[in-house]
Amino acid sequence: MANLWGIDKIPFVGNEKGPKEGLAFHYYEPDRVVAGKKMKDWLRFAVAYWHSFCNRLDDNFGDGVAQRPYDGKHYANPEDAALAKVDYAFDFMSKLGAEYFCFHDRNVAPQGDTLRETDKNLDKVIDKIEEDMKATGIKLLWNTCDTFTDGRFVRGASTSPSIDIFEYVAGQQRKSLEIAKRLGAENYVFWGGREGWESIWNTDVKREQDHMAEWFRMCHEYAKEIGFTGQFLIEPKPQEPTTHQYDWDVATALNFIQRYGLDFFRINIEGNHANLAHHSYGEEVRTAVDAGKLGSLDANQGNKFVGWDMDEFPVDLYDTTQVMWEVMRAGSIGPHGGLNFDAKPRRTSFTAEDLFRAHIAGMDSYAAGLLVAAKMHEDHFIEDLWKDRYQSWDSELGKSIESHHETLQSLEKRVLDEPESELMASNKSDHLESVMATINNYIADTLKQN
Ligand code: XUL
Ligand code: CO
Repeated sequence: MANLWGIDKIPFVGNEKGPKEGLAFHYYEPDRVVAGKKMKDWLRFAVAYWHSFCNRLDDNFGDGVAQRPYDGKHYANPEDAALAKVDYAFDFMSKLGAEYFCFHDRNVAPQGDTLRETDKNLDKVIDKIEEDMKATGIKLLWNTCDTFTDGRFVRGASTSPSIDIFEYVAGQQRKSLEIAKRLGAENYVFWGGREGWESIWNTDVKREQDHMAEWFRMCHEYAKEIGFTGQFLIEPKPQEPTTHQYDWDVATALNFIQRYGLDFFRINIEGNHANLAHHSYGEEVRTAVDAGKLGSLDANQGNKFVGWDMDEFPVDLYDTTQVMWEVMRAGSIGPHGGLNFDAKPRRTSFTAEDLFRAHIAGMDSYAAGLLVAAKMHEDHFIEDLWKDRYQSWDSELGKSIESHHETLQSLEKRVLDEPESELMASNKSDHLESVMATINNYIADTLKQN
């Protein structure tokens, strides 16, 4: 492929060598084996087409400032511009060494006057994407259907009070699943940006949720019909753009899946979405792992002081360590998941090089998190804390309770005459300040040695 970005393949230079601000990896060494698996196979990095190639870094108060190598090029029509952008995207991902990408139907191709015309535009771009996937070996982690940008979705898509919208979105969705099958998507994501309420006074919540479940059933039926076996994923977010989104957080989405018997779903968890629901990223991953429902990860972070979706590139080592610790505990990011950078550089990082720098920072931060987590697992640091903390449950009595052999009365009999003062005990896992300080040391020591 032509060197469209004018940048060489990003090398790994290690911790000591190379300028810290240079276009180089300091921790991410794709083929290095960590805890029995190559780094690249633990992390499975993906680039988000919408942010990395479509976002202009505009905000509520200012125009787009992003400088991209396709700016200023003149194409005969929007379709040609869309086709050209595909080559830039694949050159970018090759240089970065990201083996996966993700996209929405509506950010790769322009809309036409009818759904048929839009599908035709889409087909042309998908041909090009397929060609570039073959040429570079880059794979599709997931694609999705944009059912939130267009004005027709103001009142929701599958949960719209208007049946015309439900009908329309069926057509759009069918096409998107067909594309997933064609490109061999490993997963398929549903993010219900406008599925929720602005006010419950005008909203029949139960009826809307029934429609959403019916929608998912139809999607799964169609996938089965065409032989698409990619993992279906729900991506929770509490709000924005909607006041209250139905998939509030992992626990809410799990309840929805269970309530409607939609067992074919797993969860795609995004860091900033977790924060908006007042969870850390690691807490949300824990909830999904414990339920056996981790699917994939949208890697980004919020800002502690800002209450909306910032989509920052993930550089917080506590987050990346916690997330990778959970991933290592689970064995992988779900059966086919990866780390998709659903993130945008800050507005001050507007140059084309900055787009590389931002991804490198994110990839290095996750590689570092993996190394720290691997060391913690190797030492059984957290496992031992848990063992120590719950040791009283490893007794005969603990087993008896856990296997449903005790009653309130049988337990009461044992404690009636115990002195009350003996019931206050703590162990080393409860010295939380020391636990956190040890994690600090793990981060500092592991990174120094690598
Ligand atoms: C929005 C968001 C989406 C989904 C895919 O906050 O995260 O980009 O990841 O639609
Ligand atoms: Co996302």
